[in-house]
Amino acid sequence: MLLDSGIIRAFYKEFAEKINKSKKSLKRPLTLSEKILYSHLYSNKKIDSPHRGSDYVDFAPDRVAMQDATAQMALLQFMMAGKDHSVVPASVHCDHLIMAKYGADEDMKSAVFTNKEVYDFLSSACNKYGIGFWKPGAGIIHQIILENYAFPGGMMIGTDSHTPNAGGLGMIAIGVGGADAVDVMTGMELELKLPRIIGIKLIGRLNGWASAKDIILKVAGLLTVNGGTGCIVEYFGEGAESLSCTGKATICNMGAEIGATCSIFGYDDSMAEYLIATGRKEVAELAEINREHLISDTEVLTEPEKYYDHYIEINLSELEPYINGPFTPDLATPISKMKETAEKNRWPVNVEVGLIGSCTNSSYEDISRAASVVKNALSLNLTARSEFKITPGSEQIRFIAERDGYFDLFEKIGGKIFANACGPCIGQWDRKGSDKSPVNTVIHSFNRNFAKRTDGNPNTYAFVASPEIVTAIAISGKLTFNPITDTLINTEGKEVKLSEPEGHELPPQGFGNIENGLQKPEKNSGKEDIVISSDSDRIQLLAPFREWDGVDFSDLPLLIKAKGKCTTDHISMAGFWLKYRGHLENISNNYMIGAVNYFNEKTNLILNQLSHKYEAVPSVARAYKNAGLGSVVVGEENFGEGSSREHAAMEPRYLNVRAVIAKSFARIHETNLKKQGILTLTFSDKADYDKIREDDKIDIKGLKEFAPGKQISIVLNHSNGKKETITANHSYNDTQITWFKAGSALNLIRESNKRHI
Ligand code: MIC
Ligand code: SF4
Repeated sequence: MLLDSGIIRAFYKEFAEKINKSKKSLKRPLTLSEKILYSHLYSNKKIDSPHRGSDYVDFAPDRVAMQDATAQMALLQFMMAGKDHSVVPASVHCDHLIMAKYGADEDMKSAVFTNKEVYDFLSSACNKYGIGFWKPGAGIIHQIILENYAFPGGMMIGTDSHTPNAGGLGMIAIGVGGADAVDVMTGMELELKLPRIIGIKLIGRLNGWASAKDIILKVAGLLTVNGGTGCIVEYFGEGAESLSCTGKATICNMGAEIGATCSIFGYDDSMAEYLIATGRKEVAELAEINREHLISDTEVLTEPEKYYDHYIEINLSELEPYINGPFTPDLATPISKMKETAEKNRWPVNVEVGLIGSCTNSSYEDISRAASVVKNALSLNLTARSEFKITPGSEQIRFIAERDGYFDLFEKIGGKIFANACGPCIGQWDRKGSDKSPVNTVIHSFNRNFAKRTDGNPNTYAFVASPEIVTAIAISGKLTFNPITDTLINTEGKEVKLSEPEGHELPPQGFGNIENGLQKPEKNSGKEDIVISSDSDRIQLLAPFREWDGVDFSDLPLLIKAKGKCTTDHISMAGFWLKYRGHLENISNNYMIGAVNYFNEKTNLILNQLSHKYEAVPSVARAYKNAGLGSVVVGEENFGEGSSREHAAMEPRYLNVRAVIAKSFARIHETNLKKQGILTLTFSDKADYDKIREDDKIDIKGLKEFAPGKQISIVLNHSNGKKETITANHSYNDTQITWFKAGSALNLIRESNKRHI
């Protein structure tokens, strides 16, 4: 299926010329990422001597993707922007709102009923603005993009942090907030700090139980959750070429877990084969003609240390499977060390549930390898000691996995097939007994495992591993089981050993024809009405945020000083709250309820400086707002790690939080905060975090002179009458300062579109 053939042809027509031009002006060989970035410069602007890691550059991506949980806010903002259609191809995917409970068929019926008003809103807005609408059940955004839209050398953005999945097909694909998507859909530039580039050379070849997932699990361990911040990770080498295209996508997908802007692989045969198998022969042919431009220049490949900002080598022949977790995706333990590590840390080792699938690991290769483990286990008279759940990434994958008998195998061992959707990966899992909060362990092939993410239970220890390892562990029932060395006792009391998994990169019988679930925008698009019921508690039209009044902030009470890890799941929890993603007022009731209050180590219990009582974070924020007060939020490192959800930035804005000061920010969250008009600062001396007291009132000075690179002064007014002055840094450029002054980036777009009408 070639959905964008005209656009893709036009792109390749100019690709080589654009690259040659950049090479001439930069006078040096280029990495693959640079080739793609520089061939997507906004208005074909020239760049002379770009500085990676510091210069802001404007780009023109080829397409935009949004998933239902973030598309609601993105489209509500687009409605305020004053445009009548999206100027770049865009799509919306209904995947996050489907609750996994009984199994695919029943869960789908109930999702369509419960989320009707959201789906109606999204489908009507898509029709009006000329955006493709992938109905519920069609599959998860990143899998659909890989199967249908991604193309080597292209550039896209998506309102989801795992958008980089398309890097598996050689695309620069970046996760952003909805406000960035609105910019691009209105024809404006995507402004990005030019990423630094990490080169990872893969040598050797995977074997046995090791899989592509283990590469990214290892990389996450090496680089940690913020090691990729501001960077593109470029994989190359003979090991990279030996991986399947979908394996590459798994690696790029989970690059979000190291904070990378995106990850990418150079074009090779595996990509061509995947394109052809998924009905895009024409794209494969065009890419083939451009092969030399779809990889880094030879000089880069032969002397990588010289051209990359950071260079790593991994030998796949020696790579063993990893299990990462609990509570963070970068805590990487090689499977051979799990026994001693789990014992040392007293992790609960009885695994209650093993889950495979999701946008990260749903390929035919993943499913067929996991199924081979099950087939082997059944032949050895083994049963599964843990529960086993499967969430296919798309209708396409579901169809072939069922057709080729894999679901039968999963069901024989007690597996349950959920809908083609995010489900348990994002807390949309009505898990029996999880409300009772017993300590327990689950293992899954998803990408994130922050506390409470899968089932809302803070006592669930979630671990991440490849689908084949999850399957083997679900059969054994133990986190410490190592299928490479350990044996199991079967139903006849005999000691047996699982064989190494086997699978197919691509389905031998082809992908087959399916009803894909795409609603193309109707012919009369533009005239459609957008459906929002007036009494809806799920969709609410937005009102513009107020512009800055030109006065310094003074006496802002501290709202919360968050301690330790504070991801977007802590700031704006998913699960239950997903249903309010289109209703700013209602979703603001979850603001920071997962964050730990530094002063009492409790969640959702902070001092209200007005009532002097301890109350829930959203109530205190509302109390300050109702009293006409702004407030300040303080955090530690990598604040806002994880999701692209801009609710984590819109909620504080709505609740009148004026500034967030942290030791450091995750990229997408920092931009989201800036775009919504919140002053986003970092401590110039990280130790100043310790100076913030629970009942402080905070002044932020010198905002009239707010300028790029200029520090900001903050006065902490302590309750004992003493004052301390500290300084903060910021990463605003001139344009971003105008967002702050206008009250939000959207206020500026709306004004400029009004002027053009
Ligand atoms: C996630 O994996 O955390 C999500 C849910 O897909 C988010 C998007 C969201 O919060 O809607 C993401 O990764 O950006
Ligand atoms: Fe959905 Fe999970 Fe993928 Fe996010 S990571 S898009 S929640 S499957």
